[in-house]
Amino acid sequence: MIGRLLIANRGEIAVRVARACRELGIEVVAVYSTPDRHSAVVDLADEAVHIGPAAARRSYLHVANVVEAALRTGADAIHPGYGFLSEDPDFAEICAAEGLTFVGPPPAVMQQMGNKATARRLMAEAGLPLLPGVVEPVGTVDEARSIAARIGYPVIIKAAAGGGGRGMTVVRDPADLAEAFTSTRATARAVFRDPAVYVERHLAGARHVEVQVLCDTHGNGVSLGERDCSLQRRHQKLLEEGPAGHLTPEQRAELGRLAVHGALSVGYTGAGTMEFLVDGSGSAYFMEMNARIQVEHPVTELLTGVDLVREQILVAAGRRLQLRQEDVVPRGAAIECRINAEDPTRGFAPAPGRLDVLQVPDGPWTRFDTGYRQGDTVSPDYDSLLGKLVVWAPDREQAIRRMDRALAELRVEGPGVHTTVALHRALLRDPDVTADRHDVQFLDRALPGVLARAAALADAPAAGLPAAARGSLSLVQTPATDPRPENTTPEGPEPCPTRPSLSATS
Ligand code: MV4
Repeated sequence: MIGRLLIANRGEIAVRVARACRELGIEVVAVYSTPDRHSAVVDLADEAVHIGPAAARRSYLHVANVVEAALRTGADAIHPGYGFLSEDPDFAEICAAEGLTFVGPPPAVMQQMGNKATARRLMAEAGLPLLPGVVEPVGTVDEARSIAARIGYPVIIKAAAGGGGRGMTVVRDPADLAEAFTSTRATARAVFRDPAVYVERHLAGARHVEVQVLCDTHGNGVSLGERDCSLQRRHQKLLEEGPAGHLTPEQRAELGRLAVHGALSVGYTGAGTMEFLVDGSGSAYFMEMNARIQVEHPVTELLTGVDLVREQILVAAGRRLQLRQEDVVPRGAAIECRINAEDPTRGFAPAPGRLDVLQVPDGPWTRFDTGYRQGDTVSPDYDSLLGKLVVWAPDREQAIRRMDRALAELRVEGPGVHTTVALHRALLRDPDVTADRHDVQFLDRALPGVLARAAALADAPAAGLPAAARGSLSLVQTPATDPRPENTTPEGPEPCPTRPSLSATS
């Protein structure tokens, strides 16, 4: 068993892991960079080690400093959180060599999943559905041209070492293929130090659906249901929810089975996410696997009642999964809003600073995961995630109302500090969002209109009000600048349709 665990991360996920350790009776070692020296996880930990200055390369990404901190404090395990070293197979390998239990998959599996072309090939071999395309990197323009001609346009060229939307180019016209191939390769070489690219059919109007899996080191795995993460801006997720609408119970169950089978077939262990694109008919296509705990894991925790971080640690310690698939019954609906210290009106520019006021929401089925306390300063050196507001309710419409209520309770104030709160409140009133019609491109397209409504909403009171009395969630008149025809209906759209009920038996 693990007696002492070092958390190789910061912010809300460090706090989240520290809490799981406490509840397991595991001692906590925190690491911190200079600007994080007074952070919440440092206070929560049994021991805290300074690992370097603000720059992540010299602190949270510095393998030798992190490993040395673990060895010096007598930790027997390292939890990498997300980002930073979480998907670095060399780091996982070094941990193993130093006798430290790495909370995550085996390094070799992490390496395989880190290459998106390899992951595609392995999942194809496991029988997962893929979009038409290749399972090996494409080396020349001529090869790319003949593949594209075979699978049909539009195609997408993706960096094998990319992922999460980085390093990909959509090609609609054969005339643009050569240029796109060359430039994507150049980007891949420059950004990922690996020029390999692959080609697949581009799917438009799709939803981003990801399945949470958990596998032990004895060959057992379970699916914990899915999350819809289609509301993203330039591949930065803003709002995640579960379950995903538009999936029938049969499609949902099949997706879960495929995800677990795919993970087990490569020897995956720990918590992981299988990412799919889902088209309008509910057909799912494997995209990539994320070999870490994800930011949005609380959505799944609220739907299933499973403490994913606790389970991660227990399977890393070698314990058998106690959870059987039939015991996992996602219930109700959950939504997470990422509260970022950013200014959406200035292109989401980071807007960090001192948090003179930080009043977090509370109340029924309302959770706020944060690494900040009132008076702390959000540093410009790291990501802008201030916290994650997560709610659960019996159905999606109630979850939306609960989220709006909770967003209205959240107060964040400080010199130069801006947040995504008003944007979220506007999003939750958007007819495409309330009706669950949005796809992965929705936000990039609809942002000007959503921002205009966010401005009008900045000081709106808790959920409500005029429209709630009418039974509609669409509180805001559409400004003339919004090009979408559905938004021009003066009375607003129909009341938020509820998804097929997922409670109890389904
Ligand atoms: C795609 C796609 C359409 N067709 N692949 C982006 C994240 C990465 N994991 C996979 N991504 C996509 N892959 C095919 N074959 C659409 C996306 C995608 C996306 C594309 C453009 C703009 C926004 C997007 C948001 C999510 C996913």
